[in-house]
Amino acid sequence: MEVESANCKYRVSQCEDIELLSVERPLKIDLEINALEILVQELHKVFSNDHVNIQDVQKLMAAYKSEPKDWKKYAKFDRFRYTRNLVDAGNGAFNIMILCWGPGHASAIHDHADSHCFMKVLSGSLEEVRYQWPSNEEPEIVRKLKRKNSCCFGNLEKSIEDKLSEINISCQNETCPNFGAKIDSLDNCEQNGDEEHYEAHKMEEIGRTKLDVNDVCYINDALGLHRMENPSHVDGAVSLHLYCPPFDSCRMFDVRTGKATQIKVTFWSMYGKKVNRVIEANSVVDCQ
Ligand code: CSS
Ligand code: FE2
Repeated sequence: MEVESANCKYRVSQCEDIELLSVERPLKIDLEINALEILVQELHKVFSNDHVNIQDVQKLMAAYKSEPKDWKKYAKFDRFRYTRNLVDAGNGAFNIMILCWGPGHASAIHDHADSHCFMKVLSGSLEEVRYQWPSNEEPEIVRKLKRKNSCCFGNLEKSIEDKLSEINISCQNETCPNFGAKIDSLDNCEQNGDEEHYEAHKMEEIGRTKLDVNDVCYINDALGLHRMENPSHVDGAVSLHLYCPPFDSCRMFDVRTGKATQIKVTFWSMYGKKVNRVIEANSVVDCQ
């Protein structure tokens, strides 16, 4: 079987081919999906396999052409902040939800809790702003990728890498940041710096993308952090999100300091019915 991209049945940090997590290829869409219900059925089929290519999920999401009659029963807006509305719980393997963004509504900068996040705009438009991880908060997967990309060992074929590791050869390139390190110690090296002393740094923006109706995008923690915003001051926006595995808490980040706070994410409605809930502080990844 040809493996085009990383397997999103695994958490991002558990993916074996970490380099593939950030491979973005142009999508060739050769099918059309005419209803949201059919898209959900197709996703169930794909997720019943052990291996699910990131690209295959992106293709299915792109193949569906947004039709408001399909999703309007889930599209419940709030005046004050964006809402999360569960459409399908994906047999425990994934969550599909519809997010409704009033004019000017935005999320905080957040991570995706080691899950894969696929997103498609159904109505209006959204802006995605990507950020680099603050160095104090970088997850192991990001450090691993950085080492791979900066060390000459990282460019070796896996089989050669294994052999070098067996005979315990160290990196001999003096210009490489891992000069002298044994290859098998690279994955275990500790983060530099004292966790106790938090260094506040303004977060670095690394990209901005405008997403219009039917556009699809994908992010995971290895690719960075992001915030989403409905840039319109007049119109609402609706987006379809798929997370695998599902998560109910993630972290949000302070743009001025990079400081992370764990937050719970909750649903405004489930299967088209409004959820009655006690309002908790920090209950959604939200900032206005
Ligand atoms: N991750 C945010 C939306 S932007 S992808 C959320 O689920 O609330
Ligand atoms: Fe997100």
